[in-house]
Amino acid sequence: MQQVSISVLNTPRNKKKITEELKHLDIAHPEVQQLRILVHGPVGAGKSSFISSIASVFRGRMVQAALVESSIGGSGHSFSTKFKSTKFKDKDRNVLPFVISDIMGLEDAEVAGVRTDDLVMALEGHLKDGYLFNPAGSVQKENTFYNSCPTLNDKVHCLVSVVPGDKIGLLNDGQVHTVIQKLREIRKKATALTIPQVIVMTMVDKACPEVNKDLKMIYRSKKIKEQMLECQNKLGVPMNFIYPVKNYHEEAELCDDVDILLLYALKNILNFANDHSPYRNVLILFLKKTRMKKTSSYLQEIVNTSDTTVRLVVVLADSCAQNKLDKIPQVVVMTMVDKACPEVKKDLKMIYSSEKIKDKMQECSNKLGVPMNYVYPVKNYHEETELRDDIDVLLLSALKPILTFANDHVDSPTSQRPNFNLPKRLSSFKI
Ligand SMILES: Nc1nc2c(ncn2[C@@H]2O[C@H](COP(=O)(O)OP(=O)(O)OP(=O)(O)O)[C@@H](O)[C@H]2O)c(=O)[nH]1
Ligand SMILES: [Mg+2]
Repeated sequence: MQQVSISVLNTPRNKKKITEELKHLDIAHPEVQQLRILVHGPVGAGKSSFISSIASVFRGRMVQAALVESSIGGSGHSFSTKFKSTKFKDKDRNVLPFVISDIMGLEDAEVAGVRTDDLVMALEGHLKDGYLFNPAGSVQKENTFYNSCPTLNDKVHCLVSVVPGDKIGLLNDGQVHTVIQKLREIRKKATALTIPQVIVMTMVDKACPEVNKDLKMIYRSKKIKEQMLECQNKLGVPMNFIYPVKNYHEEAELCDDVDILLLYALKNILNFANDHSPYRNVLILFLKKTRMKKTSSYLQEIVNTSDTTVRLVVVLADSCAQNKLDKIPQVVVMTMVDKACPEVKKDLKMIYSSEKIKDKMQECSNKLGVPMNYVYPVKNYHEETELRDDIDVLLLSALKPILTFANDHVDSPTSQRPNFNLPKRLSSFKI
């Protein structure tokens, strides 16, 4: 289960800290005034309730920011039929630096619920507030609510899939026109647009009776963990991007435990969104640094599908490709060290004394023909929700020589690679 999450529930100090942080969020891109989040998911998953719950947390009282249908008498079709973006205000009526756009829910049929092509339009910023979704046809360019020139402000900076924690197993996983298939399709599109994605898992009170009694049990509940794993398997989103929450749905007063879970999810969503918006600047800087005039189509393709870390390396590598292919410096990043050795799983500091890891590095070296001192063992973030120094140090000690090699190569493509040997890296591994 997520590693540090219990401490998250230490309210209310945490609550105040996160609230202040989000109210004064420094948006990384100068053209973006408010980060834009889009929620989507099955009908009745709690999309609108999530928006209203967030609005309530910041206002310090219950707010109906997005209209919600009562749980009794639901028609099975989406209650929200229009595209609607909610702005948020704090207790002093200051406008907060983010908006959340709500849409119609997804349904299991070809002509039912929100269309995936309309969702892509929303991601790209082509939908204006008030657009009435039509399951039978997507938005037309002539429509008053079609935005033909979306700015960076109109585009979505983080996509949130809202899924009901009590019904994930019931979501139809068939091949065509099912909710799961549509969710996956949208995720693919968002990935192509480099938009970060997370899952908000609602209805945790319905999913587990213990959690219903005491929300603090959320990170100890086996049932919740099972549901999160099912989300991960069905939607392909790693555990550390799945946030379980309970929306306000029957409460008359705010409650710290409910608030902190919502705030914690939102904090991560906004951090990812903020990371996304300035990306173009980072790429341009790197392109300039590597003196590339034009991005090759090969590079463009990778840029469209990779995450930021890969992109930075790829930009340099592509520049190398323009010079001398056979001289491109190469290293091996060996992941999954926690799976490879139980001792390392318990304590990452054991990495350089583990015989198992050493054997695996040797195997890499033999099989790939890369000397041992160019094999970097790392553990990627995969289920953690907070940064950890020991993981960071390993990642950084792999990245540092990668960038140094790449930079040396850009400067002088025929020069020898600097010799980073194992003891040197060992000595830099101070935690
Ligand atoms: N028990 C419980 N009920 C919830 C939770 N979140 C939402 N609900 C209830 O679930 C029902 C559906 O919630 P909505 O927010 O309207 O769901 P939606 O995803 O916007 O649905 P559509 O707009 O119809 O697609 C409402 O009756 C909510 O009160 C939750 O975390 N726990
Ligand atoms: Mg709704």
